[in-house]
Amino acid sequence: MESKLIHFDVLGDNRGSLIALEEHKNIPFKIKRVYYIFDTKNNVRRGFHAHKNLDQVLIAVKGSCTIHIDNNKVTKEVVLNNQSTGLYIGSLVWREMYDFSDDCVLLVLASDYYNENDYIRNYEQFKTLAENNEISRE
Ligand code: T46
Repeated sequence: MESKLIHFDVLGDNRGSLIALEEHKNIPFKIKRVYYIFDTKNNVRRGFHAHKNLDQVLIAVKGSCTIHIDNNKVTKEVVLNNQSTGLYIGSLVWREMYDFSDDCVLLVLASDYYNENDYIRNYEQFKTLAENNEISRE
């Protein structure tokens, strides 16, 4: 499971809306870290890495942005513009985030603590690791 969209039920009533995120329920892993990206400047493109061993769910809780994902076979552009949709991204998926609206708040739930050693920041190294991983799973 490298990437997929997840729908979150909106628990609304006449006071407004609420969405609950729960590990191993609508979030497919144990949540160890939460961070959010906001006040992104115009025309900024972030990311440019994959992770060796990390699951994450990205949710634009306000505004919108686009996520480019690349699993070494297929690339996709996913627009996140809805609080009730999350994008799950697993290990060995290259990601770049762009087209942030001025008001975008991108919430990210992660399966592990921050660890710079888990980042693959070189695209050629990502391709090699992803290919080796595909071969070992054949
Ligand atoms: C990812 C995408 C979606 C920390 O100290 N702790 C943290 O938990 C994070 C996420 C970052 N940082 C520091 C490391 C850098 O000095 O914050 C700075 C910005 O991080 P970075 O350049 O990695 O941010 P993005 O937007 O390129 O990537 C982030 C996540 O790092 C990454 O895991 O998948 O968002």
